[in-house]
Amino acid sequence: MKLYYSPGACSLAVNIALHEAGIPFDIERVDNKAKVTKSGEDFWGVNPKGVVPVLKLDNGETLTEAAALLQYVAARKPEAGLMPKAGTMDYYRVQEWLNFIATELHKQFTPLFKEATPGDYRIIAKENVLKAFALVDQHLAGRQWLVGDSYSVADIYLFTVSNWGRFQDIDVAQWPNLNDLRTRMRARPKVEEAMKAEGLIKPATA
Ligand SMILES: N[C@@H](CCC(=O)N[C@@H](CS)C(=O)NCC(=O)O)C(=O)O
Repeated sequence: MKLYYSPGACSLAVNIALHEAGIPFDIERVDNKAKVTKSGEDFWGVNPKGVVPVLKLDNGETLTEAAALLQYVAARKPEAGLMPKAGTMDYYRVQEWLNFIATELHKQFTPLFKEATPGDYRIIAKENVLKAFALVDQHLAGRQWLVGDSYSVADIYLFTVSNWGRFQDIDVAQWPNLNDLRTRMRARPKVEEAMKAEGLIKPATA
């Protein structure tokens, strides 16, 4: 399969999940402004929504929406333990967090990255982001991960969107429990591999 990505965007979550699951895949960088891929494909033709992430599956189908892709990847390699067993309460808890991260964090960040967003609305969007991070931080008190005792795709998605704080003058270190989760994430070799693959971390020079 092939992941269409833009460095550090929400597609990083899918990249990390694929690395964690140990699924072989290709990556294709997308110029999100020009809507063209590294190999010259018209990105509108790949995804009429014009956004990453996109997974092109081996049968040629494409699948979009970060929360759906994360669950798809987790289900391809259940032994990687990225998603609790379907139908359990923890399974719905992970879905609850995926939806929260998608709507209350990811999509509240979106207008902050758009030049045309008016100043008044920037204030509202930023407040929404701050409120959502504070809530996540409260939930994480005394916990290692968002759901139960297990690392899941929800933690991967949270880590990815919390990386965007630095572009919006939001210091995520102000939330100690979130900060600890981020430190645990950064210590995972597969997270580092995925970040290196997107050029977000430079490989160590010999
Ligand atoms: N609903 C989509 C949204 C994806 C999305 O917002 N992608 C951003 C990067 S994080 C993007 O590609 N933006 C390009 C644009 O808005 O032109 C999802 O959840 O996957």
